Amino acid sequence: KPSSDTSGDHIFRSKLPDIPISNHLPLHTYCFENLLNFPDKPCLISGSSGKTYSFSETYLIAQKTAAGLSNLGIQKGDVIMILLQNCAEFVFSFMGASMIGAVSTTANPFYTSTEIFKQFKAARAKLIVTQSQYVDKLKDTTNESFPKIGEDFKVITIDDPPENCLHFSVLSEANEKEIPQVSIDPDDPVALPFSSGTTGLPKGVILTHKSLITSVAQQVDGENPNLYLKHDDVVLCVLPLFHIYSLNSVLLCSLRAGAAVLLMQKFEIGALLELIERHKVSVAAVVPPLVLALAKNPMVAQFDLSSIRVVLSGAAPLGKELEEALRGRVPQAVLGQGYGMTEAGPVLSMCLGFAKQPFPTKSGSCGTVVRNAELKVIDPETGCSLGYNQPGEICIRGSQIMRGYLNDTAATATTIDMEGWLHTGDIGYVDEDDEIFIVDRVKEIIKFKGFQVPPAELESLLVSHPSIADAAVVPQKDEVAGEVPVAFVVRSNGLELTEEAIKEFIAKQVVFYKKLYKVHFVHAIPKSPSGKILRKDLRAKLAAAAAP
Ligand code: 4UW
Repeated sequence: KPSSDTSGDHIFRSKLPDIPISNHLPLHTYCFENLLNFPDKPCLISGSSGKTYSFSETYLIAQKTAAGLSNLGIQKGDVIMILLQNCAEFVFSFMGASMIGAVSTTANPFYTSTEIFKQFKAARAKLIVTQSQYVDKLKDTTNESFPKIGEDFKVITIDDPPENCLHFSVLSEANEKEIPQVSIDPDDPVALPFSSGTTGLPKGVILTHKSLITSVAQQVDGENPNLYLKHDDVVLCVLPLFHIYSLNSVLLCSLRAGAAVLLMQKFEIGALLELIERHKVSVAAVVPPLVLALAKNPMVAQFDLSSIRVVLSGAAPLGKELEEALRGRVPQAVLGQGYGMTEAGPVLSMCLGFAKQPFPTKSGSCGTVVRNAELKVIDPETGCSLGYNQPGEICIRGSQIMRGYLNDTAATATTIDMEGWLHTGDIGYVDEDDEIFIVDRVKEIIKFKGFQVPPAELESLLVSHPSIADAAVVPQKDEVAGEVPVAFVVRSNGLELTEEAIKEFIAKQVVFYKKLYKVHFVHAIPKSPSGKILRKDLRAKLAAAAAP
């Protein structure tokens, strides 16, 4: 039986004992704490150029970057935006910012100008680190009041800087002795990823030094780490570092554990297979669409993948059939899942098959709740906690969860309750072996290949169209992407507005994975008496239409 706390709740815990966690430290100190044990070991490997940075080089350049940011006026508490594909400069910027008590907000470089500036403004960022090819998106010459590069904010590019921008060397070649002395409180923010959470528009998620250290420690620290990473491991970093999964479980965990990180700018199956073979990748962090490619693409047979000992999947549900298909390709590897949510710091559970002394696990499970944390499953109607094998909303409590949403106490209060439980909006159960299975989602979010697509964002764009009276966006199941966004639209005048016109109207305002897959015209959007869109009804309508 799950243990009960004083309130009578059923609480689920890890099978691993709690451990002491050094979450009084600043994040960079914690991540580089074991540096002296492996100063010359490779830390960052660039997949495209082969350039390798040892742990001591990585630490030194991060320190220089810290001094460089300070020279440019960035102070404790200030926010910088990292708008980069995976590269070493991403790591230097993130760790450098941490060293001066600054905060990194990470964004997808494929975002449109509007998407970037929404986040930039909400985060009050003072500086952007990016590539020259994205700088055009940081300008709006048609709008006088738009913030200006060089005047209102600084832009650093890792390649040849366009007009008014600075080259990354102003950071990476600064004098590390000039890092200002700052005192960092464990509850100070260090990362500010954006997530729409259980409802509404994207919001800044305040992750503190304490939250990220706790999360990393829950994975890789202790006598028997839940995610055992070794000094000679090469960890694949193809998932984007701007998303919390890769940032935390790939980068920060590897830094702490002394494993090398193989950085890949983008996913391309041929290049990926070639790099796995060449660098003898041993740990592959993936998402279900990547599992699909590894399991099904015929090219895989031409490469040697025998170095892979662990495949970790997460960010979206992984079907059992797919997991089995992958097993055929990497029979020597342990396959398993982690379950994360940006707001949860992010890891809630991790496969215990990855532990140093592993436990047997079942296919389809998302792992067991991490150590030093409490998990409960509640009846969404009554809020009462449930026992084994009863599906309900998953809630998590521990020092790893977010401090709250940036400037949004209302959204914070609906997500983290008075007892400190973070409500995930995911429906799942814990089986008698303490393994977690996710079966549904009660929150709005759509996940395209693991990327967040917030329906509220697309709905507000849709109703901004003069010929659209009302709209709702819901997920539709998709074999490759997992889910795709589909719109229900009420036209306001006549029938002229076509599906194609609506798709195009949205496509030019959003990043590729938020594009509408289909538009259904309806007379009214079903709503509750309080005006909430009845998303369940619309999802059911789609499911019924798809049924043979
Ligand atoms: N199965 C089913 C899963 C799963 C899942 C997530 O974009 P966010 O906010 O965050 C993430 C983070 C994923 C992650 C982080 C670190 C890590 O080690 C790991 O394990 C490999 C995964 O995705 O979206 C959060 C939402 O994504 C869904 C679920 O709905 C969750 O609330 N989700 N992992 N294994 N669904």
